[in-house]
Amino acid sequence: MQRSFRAVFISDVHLGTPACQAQHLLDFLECVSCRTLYLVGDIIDLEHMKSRAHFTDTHHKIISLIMEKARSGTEVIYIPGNHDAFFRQLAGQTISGIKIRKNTLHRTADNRSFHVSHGDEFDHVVQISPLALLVGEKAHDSMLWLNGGVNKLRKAMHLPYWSLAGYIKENLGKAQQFIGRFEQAALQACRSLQVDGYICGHIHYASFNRQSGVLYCNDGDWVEHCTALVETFQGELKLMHWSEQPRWIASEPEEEINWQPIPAAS
Ligand SMILES: [Mn+2]
Repeated sequence: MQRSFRAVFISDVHLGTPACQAQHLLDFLECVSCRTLYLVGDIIDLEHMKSRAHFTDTHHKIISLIMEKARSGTEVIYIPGNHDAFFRQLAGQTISGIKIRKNTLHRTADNRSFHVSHGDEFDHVVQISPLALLVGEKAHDSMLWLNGGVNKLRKAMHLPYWSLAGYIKENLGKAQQFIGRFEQAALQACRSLQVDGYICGHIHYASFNRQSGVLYCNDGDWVEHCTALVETFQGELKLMHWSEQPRWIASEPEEEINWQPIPAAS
C-alpha cells in the first residue's frame, strides 16, 4: 500500500479524551509521509479537557511527531474545529511551524480547488436540536465505551480493530438523514464559494459525494473509524482506513451516484 502522498487530511482526533484511538493514529503518522498535512479540527479536545483531561504518553507523542514533521519540511496546516475552537483566535499565525487558519483553499495536483474547513459551520443548517445533540452525545459515549470492550476482546482473539459505533450508525436511518443533510449543505456551499469541492470532518463519517460537478469529501475521525483522506501525487483523492490492516475504503466517484433528495428537517 502506498505510504507517500501529496496531501493528507485528518480530523476529529479528540486528543485529551479516552475515546481517541491514539495508538492507531501514532502508527499512521509514523508510517505515512506527505508534503502537506491538514489537521481539519477537533484535534485536541479542549472542551472535554475542561472537565477531565486524559492525556497519555501516546497523546504527547502524537503532538511531538506532528511538530517534528513541521520542522522537517512537511507543511502543517491546523484548522480548528468546535472542540478546539479556542485556537481560532490564533488564526493567521504560525506557531512552531504549524500554520493556524480558520479555513483554507487546497489546490490539487490536477488544479482543482477545495475549500477546507472543520464543518461545524453547517450545524445550524442541518438543524439538530441542542437536546438531541446532548442525548446523542450521551448515547455516543456509551457506544464508545462498549466499542472499547468489543475491541479489547477482538484484540485478545487476534482480530483487527472494528468499529461498533460505525456499524450501528450505518444502520440508523436518522443518522443517515443527518449525514445527507450535512453533505447537501457542504455541496451547496461549494457553489457559493465557486470551488470544485469541500473537504471537512466533524460528523465522524468518512465519505465522498459528487453532485453537479462538485465533490464533497469527509475525512472521518480517529475515535471510531480511524480514517484519513489522502491526495496522490496525480491529484486523486482517496479515503483510507488505518488499523493493523490498513485498507482503501473509497476512491473519489467519477459520476453522480445514489442521489436522492433529502427530506426537510422535521
Ligand atoms: Mn466537530
